[in-house]
Amino acid sequence: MAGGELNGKEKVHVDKGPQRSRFGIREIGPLLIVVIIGVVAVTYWLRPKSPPSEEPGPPEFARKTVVISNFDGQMDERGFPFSYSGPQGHQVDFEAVVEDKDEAIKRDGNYLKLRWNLEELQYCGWGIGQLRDKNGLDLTNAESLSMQVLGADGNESFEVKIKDTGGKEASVVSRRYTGRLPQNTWTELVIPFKDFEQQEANLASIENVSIGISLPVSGKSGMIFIDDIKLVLRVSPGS
Ligand SMILES: [Ca+2]
Repeated sequence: MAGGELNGKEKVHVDKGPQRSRFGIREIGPLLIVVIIGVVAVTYWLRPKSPPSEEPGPPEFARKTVVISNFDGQMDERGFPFSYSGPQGHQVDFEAVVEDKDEAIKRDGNYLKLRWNLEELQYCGWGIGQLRDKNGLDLTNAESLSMQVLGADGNESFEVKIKDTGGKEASVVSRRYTGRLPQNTWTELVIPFKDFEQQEANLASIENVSIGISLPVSGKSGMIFIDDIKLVLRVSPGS
């Protein structure tokens, strides 16, 4: 017998699909929207009201640019250029010269050329020392240290270092900020000064700023050009 026949009547099964709740999304949806709007309205109405502001906002700092060197005679903090290489007693193939001859690098005026060809464990660098006489430069309010950089093949990297009058250093690696240097284009390397703050150097008495070349950071050999080494300092208005 066919399953649908009962009491002489044929019972027709109608597949209604899965049983649905009486309150489907169609019924609840509009109610839900009303509740959400209500909650948002009440939350907005009850939000903490800020008191009328009479206090001045945070003080606006003025900014002052200090040129460490533009290699054309401007050195706002005087200082004396120096270069170094090591370890002691090793002949290091390193050249640090100020020049203005190379028309291929498209620079008005003088710039610094650094060229190196290191052997294992060798290092070298160039810097400007005895800043602010021998008492050091107070860079506690420095915002950034910047310079223009051009790499001969674009893959160069170096350390930018500051050293205090007690000999303690803080340093960062240039590639972190520039990525791969574009070839044939001067790039501004800008180092936020906070990146030096967590390190050992006493920022209240910085004796020198330098560019360090070493393995593995800089690779075995390379050549970079540097110009316009500057600091941006925060100064209080009126000072
Ligand atoms: Ca220059």
